[in-house]
Amino acid sequence: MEAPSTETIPRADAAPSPSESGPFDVIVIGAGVAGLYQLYRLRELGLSVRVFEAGSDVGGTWYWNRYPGARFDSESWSYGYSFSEELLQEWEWPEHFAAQPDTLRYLNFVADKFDLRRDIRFHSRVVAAHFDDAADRWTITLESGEQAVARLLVTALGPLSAYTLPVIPGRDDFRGQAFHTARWPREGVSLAGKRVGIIGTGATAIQVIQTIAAEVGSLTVFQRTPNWAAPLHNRRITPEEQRRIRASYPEIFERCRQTSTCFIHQTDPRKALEVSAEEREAFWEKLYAEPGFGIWVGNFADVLVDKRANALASEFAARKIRQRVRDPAVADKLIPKDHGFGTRRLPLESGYYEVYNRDNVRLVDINETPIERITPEGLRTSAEDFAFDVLIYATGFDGVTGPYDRIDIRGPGGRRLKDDWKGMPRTFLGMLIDGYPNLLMVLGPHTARGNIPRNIEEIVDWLTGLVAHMHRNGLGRVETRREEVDRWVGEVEQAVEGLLFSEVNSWQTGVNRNVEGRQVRRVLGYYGGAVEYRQRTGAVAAGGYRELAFDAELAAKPQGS
Ligand code: NA7
Repeated sequence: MEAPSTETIPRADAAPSPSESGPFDVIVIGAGVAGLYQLYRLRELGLSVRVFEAGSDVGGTWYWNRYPGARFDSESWSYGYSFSEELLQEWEWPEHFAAQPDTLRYLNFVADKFDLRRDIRFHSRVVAAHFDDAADRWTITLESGEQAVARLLVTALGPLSAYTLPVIPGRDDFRGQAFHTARWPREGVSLAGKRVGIIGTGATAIQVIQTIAAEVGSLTVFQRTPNWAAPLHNRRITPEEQRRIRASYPEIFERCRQTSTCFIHQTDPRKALEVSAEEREAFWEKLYAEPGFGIWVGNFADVLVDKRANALASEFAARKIRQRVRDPAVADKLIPKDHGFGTRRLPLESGYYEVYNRDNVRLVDINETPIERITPEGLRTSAEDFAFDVLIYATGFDGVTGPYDRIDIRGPGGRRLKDDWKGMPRTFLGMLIDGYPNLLMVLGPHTARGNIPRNIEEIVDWLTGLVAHMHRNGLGRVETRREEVDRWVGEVEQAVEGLLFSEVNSWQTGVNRNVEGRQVRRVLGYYGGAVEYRQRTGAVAAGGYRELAFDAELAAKPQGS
């Protein structure tokens, strides 16, 4: 099912935008963390660039996801852009894990500081992008029917921008207010004293649930799959810490460069199965008491690759849930049985489990009593009718390829990317697509992904280097080479071998049961580590892009090859 539009963000607050149709040197789709930086870098080359953005302002993920409790799970001071020392010194994160309004404020600050808005056209959802093979140009079409043309097209769509609603009969019948978390109204929703139902228990739902539980009249959580979660331990940044952070940005970013996920947390070289039970327990207690993703990506080296080590970590996390949730039956429902600790993206929480000790909160396991339909009053399970004032869909996203599937992208001869990507995507370094010239992706499938802005900066820098190379050499067309794509896809598939997460359904493995054709696991990232990814991409650039094909060579190719 395509997620129907439940656009609730008002469309009136942006300044009138430029409306020319080009031709531009580059069109960028998306004005989130990636699109903003890509615009900044391309402008430095003196190119004409136009960014098309569906929202009414900058921010991408942080523009759309305004739900209560939305915040970073990565350390704020490791998340911002690193490219401008001035920006780093000017901006102050209020908390170690910033809330969405602060992040959106930050991205607006960046857009203002670098005067980025003048090249961004808002309220402009791109619905199609077609390549003109003779002219080496992309034509994009907006929802309004307007078109624009550019030589190069950069997609900065965000891996989690295609939100999905659950496929449940009667979804349009509900007479109360209903929202997907990624379309939370800008003006907010009054929840005080209301009867609220929420579907989903992923990272988003966990943030919502722990935030609204005390305020609402009643909260009913409909859970299909429990997720492992661990404490975030957020707090405000003290003035002294602020000074220290400002003075140590180079070291912070250098540390991020050295880890395989670009977070500040580094995998511990010890193995859970090789240390004593006491040492293991002490380390896990320490990690559980520390802020951030340490317990996930800074854990023992074997926890995410060895089932026996993972089972021990899962036992530890399950014990914590049992300690924190008073009712043993509820605790048991909250303990995942079908996947091990950390094999899905680990949600970080602040008092999530204690929420279930409240009298106004109820957990409904929809495996026991499935949802049958949405009703005008609320929702019906096989056991019971529920009445709600507000229904929250925290039902996630069609990850990574979903945003591409929602644009009619056509390459030479009219071939459709959606068809080509029915199964495993074919990319070179996750940045270029086999058979689609002059299309460059930021955070498409098969790039390293972890602390996202760190990945974005590196990818954008690499793409900018490629664009500069073409510009310098008067090259108008770039394509992948089939054999290089084969090699890269092979490396991507090899890198995931042995990683436990690849055996589990989640958006990270490309599964979304609400989307037709997305029930089968795919490899959607490069999991060989950010350091290896940087080496691999760096070598291609340093070698003068020999793995890619440019104009002269393409012109020399016999027709149809
Ligand atoms: P997730 O992690 O994909 O979670 C979506 C949740 O919604 C998950 O619990 C799903 O259960 C549940 N869901 C989806 N469809 C249904 C239906 N039809 N019925 C019941 N429950 C359903 O998305 P989030 O937004 O929480 O997080 C996405 C990322 O954002 C996260 O990884 C961070 O990187 C930030 P399921 O597990 O499929 O059984």
